[in-house]
Amino acid sequence: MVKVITYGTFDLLHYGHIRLLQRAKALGDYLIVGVTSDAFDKARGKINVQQSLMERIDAVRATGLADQIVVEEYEGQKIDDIKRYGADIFTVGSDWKGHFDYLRQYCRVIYLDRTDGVSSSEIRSEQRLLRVGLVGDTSLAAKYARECQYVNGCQIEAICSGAIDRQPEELGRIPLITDDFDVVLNHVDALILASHPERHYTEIRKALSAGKHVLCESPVALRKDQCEELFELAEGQNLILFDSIKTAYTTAFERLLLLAGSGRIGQIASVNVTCTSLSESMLSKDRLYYQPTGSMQAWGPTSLLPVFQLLGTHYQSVHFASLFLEQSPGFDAFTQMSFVYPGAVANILIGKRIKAEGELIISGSEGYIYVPAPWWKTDYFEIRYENASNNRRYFYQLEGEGIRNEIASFVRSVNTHTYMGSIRKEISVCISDILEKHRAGENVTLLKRA
Ligand code: C2G
Repeated sequence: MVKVITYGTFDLLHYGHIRLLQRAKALGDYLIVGVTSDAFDKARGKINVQQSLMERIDAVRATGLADQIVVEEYEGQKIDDIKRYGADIFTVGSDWKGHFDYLRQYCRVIYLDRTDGVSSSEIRSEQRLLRVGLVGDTSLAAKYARECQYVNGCQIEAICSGAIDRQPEELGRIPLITDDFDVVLNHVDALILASHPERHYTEIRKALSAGKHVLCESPVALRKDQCEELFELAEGQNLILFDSIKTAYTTAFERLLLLAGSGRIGQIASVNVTCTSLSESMLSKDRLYYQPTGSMQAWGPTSLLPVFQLLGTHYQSVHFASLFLEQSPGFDAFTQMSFVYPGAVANILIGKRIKAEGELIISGSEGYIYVPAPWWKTDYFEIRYENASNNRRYFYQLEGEGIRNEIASFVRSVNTHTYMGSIRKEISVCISDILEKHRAGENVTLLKRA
């Protein structure tokens, strides 16, 4: 019996895939098909896959061509599988020609002509092109514009900004650049807001009322009641409102949450978070439109994310200590937040006018997780134990700081009319509530330099 093995994502199964499977089957008597897992696809940069692993497996099974289906989960698994299943032939489409020649030492390698004129990414893009407007004066707006290019099914049609007065060369051609928010609204299906936090509530409310989906750089609003109102408005209009913290969409952060939550370090006792960046806009006055945001507005959401994801939002108490700049009222140069939970604590240090080691340390009753700086866009973390020989290191490829994964998740949510984001609404509301408490001076110790 001649065993043939082949692999693929098989997203939105089409006749190109089926023809490949038919010809693969014809090469022997028994066909094994490896279907890539979601995590493996993400790790190798395929972030636009629309269907779940089970949907893709079911589609391959329904062709009746596979005698056996396995899941491809890691780099190098092909060698293991060829040995494990005794495959005589490995085959794949000619778009991979040369890429798998190294398998020749284990079995025959045959590249079959790829079927022209069809691909999953084309189908995704034709599915429904989401016209996106970008609103914001910050470098973040340019980052979103650049990352959108990696996401199938969405296209930036307009930018609303006072600070982008020329075609950003890295974006290619964008038809419309304006400083009129309403003009953009009439041009698009969805908005990505990277504007000043003071403007988020008004802009989101306007966009939702105009029937537009919104992805907004956190915080959604600077008050709890406004945040709740916006989510209710979105639900009432059957629209997607995405609270955007790009860290939540990095694979390393997703995995460390799973490992911590699965008890790998025992009972979590403390979460220590540090985020600082010297506020570049305060240092370079040429950014006329960019209103500097204090530490809480700039770093609050990101720093609160691991605390709320790991310990929940039902803390017993929170206390702030902030140093405000005399010359810039309302601008906290740095802030410390201390939370007390049942059986755990959390300590956060954030600053736009201090520098510190931006690490994340999650301490537990059996070990701890260490994420080196800058933890909020890390591709690496360690789990450390008393017996250092048990320490584990984890590395996950990170492209684009998680932004393209986040946008892909937003587009999937819009297309399926189902929120598929990584940040629960209760966390968004709690972030707005913390910012409101701090701004209101609730439990805030005002620091004074001697
Ligand atoms: N294919 C094809 N013609 C197309 C599209 C795809 O012959 N128009 C082939 C691909 O060459 C591949 C298989 O169908 O052999 C599955 O394609 P994808 O689902 O796009 O998966 P891909 O990432 O190309 O899988 O490690 C090997 C990879 O997993 C191959």
